Amino acid sequence: MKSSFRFRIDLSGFWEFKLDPRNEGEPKEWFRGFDGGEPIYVPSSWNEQNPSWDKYAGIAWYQRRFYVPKELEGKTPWLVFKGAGYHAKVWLNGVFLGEHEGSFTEFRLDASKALKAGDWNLLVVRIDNRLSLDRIPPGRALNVTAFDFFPYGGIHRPVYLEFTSGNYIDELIVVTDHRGSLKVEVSVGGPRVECDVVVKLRDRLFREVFKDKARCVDGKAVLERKLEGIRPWSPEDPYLYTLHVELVVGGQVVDGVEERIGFRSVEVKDGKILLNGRPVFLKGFGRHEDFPVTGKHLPGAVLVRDYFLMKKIGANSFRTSHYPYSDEHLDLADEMGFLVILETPVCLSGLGRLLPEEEELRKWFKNPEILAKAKRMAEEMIKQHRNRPSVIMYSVVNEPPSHLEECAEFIKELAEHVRKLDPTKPITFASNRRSEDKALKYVDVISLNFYYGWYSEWGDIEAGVEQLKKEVEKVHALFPEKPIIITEYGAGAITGQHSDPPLMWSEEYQAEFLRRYTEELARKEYIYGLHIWNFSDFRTPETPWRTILNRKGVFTRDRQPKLSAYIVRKLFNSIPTFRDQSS
Ligand code: GCB
Repeated sequence: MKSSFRFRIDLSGFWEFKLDPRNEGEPKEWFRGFDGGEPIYVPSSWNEQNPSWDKYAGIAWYQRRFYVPKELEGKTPWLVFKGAGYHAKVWLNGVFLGEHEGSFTEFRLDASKALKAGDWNLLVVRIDNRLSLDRIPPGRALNVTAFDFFPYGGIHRPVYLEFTSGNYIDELIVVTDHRGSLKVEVSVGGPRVECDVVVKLRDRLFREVFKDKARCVDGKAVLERKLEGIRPWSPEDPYLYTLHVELVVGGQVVDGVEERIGFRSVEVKDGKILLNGRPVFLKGFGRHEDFPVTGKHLPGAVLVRDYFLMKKIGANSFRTSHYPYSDEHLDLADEMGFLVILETPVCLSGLGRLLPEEEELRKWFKNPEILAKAKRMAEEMIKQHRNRPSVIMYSVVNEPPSHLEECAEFIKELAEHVRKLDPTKPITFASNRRSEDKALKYVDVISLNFYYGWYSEWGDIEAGVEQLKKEVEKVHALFPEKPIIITEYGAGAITGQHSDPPLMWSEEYQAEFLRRYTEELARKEYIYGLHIWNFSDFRTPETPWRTILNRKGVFTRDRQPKLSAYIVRKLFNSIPTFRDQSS
């Protein structure tokens, strides 16, 4: 939900920064302002902005001052963080405003009790990026994590101050279909008052194509209509409308928000994934938000390049592996017609390594606090992104040890929670347990990650492909009624490393691996998607089994093609987006 109506003060830019390795900032009251800060840029992770902060996964403080004009007195100020983590505590003018756990979702804090209009204000943020087993995703230390992406810390997404009236639009839920149904649900924040909600729909040329209003009842207004002459949204024609919603109290418009929406339907039926009633094939990548220097912040220009590269290579889809991406990232998916599997931050690939005792592993899943945290994170993710036409599916976990009953139960609960929050989208999770997986029965779409020919059968692509065929058939035989997506397959390639015959780590090996997998998998009629791991190389913790980067990118970390990009481009471009189209 965006708002051009609300007055906003952008707090991006240079802040002051100070590490707090001894955790002394709070007792020493750094929240009233601290001395000895050094410059840092927001939004961006802290690590690569200064080599001496690079390997720091601990507590650190940010501060900056800003001026608020007198005219804003009486408005409700909200401090909005689009993503900061892992754990953030926020003070304004020495007054504690609130805290938030989780790096990848937005949080907003009411700043009324502390903000000074017509004066300077001091904003102080304490970020705690320590790794621990009860955090999501879990870890033990910088280089001991349940995931292989680098655990960057800091305020990596924008921060701003936004002003509303006492009554404001708190939440907006939009559900459409490709035949022109529109359902808009508005929740109004602030004291209960008589109010109306005006809904306007504008086309791409900003012409108003629909306008109506609804009364609020108990702080909620609902409007449901069937519109004629609507142009549906699809990867081939990602047509966006802008939905404007105004809140009217006592004849005055007191708030306004807008959302770019598309009219599209998504459904899983008869073993197929249907988009606008047609069987759709997802071609693309697992991605990461990762870039040199900015860390977990992907600058707008990099995002634009990424989308053009993905288009050119013939992709129409990606998974937000392994956490919800930024609004800018997903705005472009809406705009460019990408089909997104939106994933929670519950990435558990290496949890078994952190908890080698099986009893401990089982206990982790039985801990109600961890489940509650995962549910909360999923809830925030859905609230932020549910209205996007690009988001067609939720992935609730990545690579859990779901051969264990306790883990399967955890997934079941999480999936049920997500389904209750948004019953309009299918649910999946990325499994690497194949036919041993005890949780596949709880999801609508089966997602599988495969690395035969890399982590096993290494050096032997053909043996890997044989194994792949066997395993995928086994899962299909168990769940013939469910569509399957291969959410990961890939091999590492060091740029400039060439070999004939194709040996591991060479560009040729990766290209051949992706060619053989893609050819075999694309011909299976029950497979509805292929996501290569990964779009680009990304930074990892330092371990003996990684070369600081995960090299499975088809593009390098600075977004240049490897040999495989040319092979994949041919393959992907020969697979039609809709399965009822011939190639
Ligand atoms: C996986 C994980 C992914 C890793 C990848 C790899 O299965 O889901 O996060 O990066 O394997 O390259 O090992």
